[in-house]
Amino acid sequence: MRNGDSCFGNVNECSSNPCSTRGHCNNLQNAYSCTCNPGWIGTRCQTDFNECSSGPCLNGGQCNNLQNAYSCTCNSGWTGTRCQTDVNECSSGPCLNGACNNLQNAYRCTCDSGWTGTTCQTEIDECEPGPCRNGGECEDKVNAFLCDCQSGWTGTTCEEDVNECLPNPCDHDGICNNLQNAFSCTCVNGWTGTMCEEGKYICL
Ligand SMILES: [Ca+2]
Ligand SMILES: [Ca+2]
Ligand SMILES: [Ca+2]
Ligand SMILES: [Ca+2]
Repeated sequence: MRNGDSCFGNVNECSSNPCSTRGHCNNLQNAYSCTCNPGWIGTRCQTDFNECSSGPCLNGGQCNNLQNAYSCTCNSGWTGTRCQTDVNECSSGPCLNGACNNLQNAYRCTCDSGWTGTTCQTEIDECEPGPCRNGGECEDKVNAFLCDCQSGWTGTTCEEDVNECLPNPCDHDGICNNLQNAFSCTCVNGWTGTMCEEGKYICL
């Protein structure tokens, strides 16, 4: 009976390497157990542990089960190892003439006065639609316009008639009439001429 080591000696159940390289084998009495390396589970450490099972990726990120690790493939607009960080779409300074608002996977520009467009790239033409009246020419400025008025007109939009009677150009108490880019004088008795500057002869 006792003619072989296996009958009374301690057989090493680990000699067949049952835990592979994925764990440490413990030689027991008529048995073995495996102490698995990180990332492996099962009696023979044969199963890859799914590190995605706890759902580590946030905000809809896709989890990738790796060897003793995981990685996250984030949805657009999210970053970080667990997709926990909102991407700041304003960091590249996309708003050319305005303030940037960081949104979910987007940004929005609040343009300075006088600017428009998605990135505030377009200067508004304040000369549209023609603010200058009475034939005035419009010059576009940033958030403003300038009217170059025709003679006889004044005001921001050339809306105001210039009063050519101020100061009164009529001599000798003549009454001035304010006209379009002109004036006329109504002279009192004894005076004539455009500005009542000539005395009338009284013939006897
Ligand atoms: Ca794994
Ligand atoms: Ca964002
Ligand atoms: Ca403008
Ligand atoms: Ca006038």
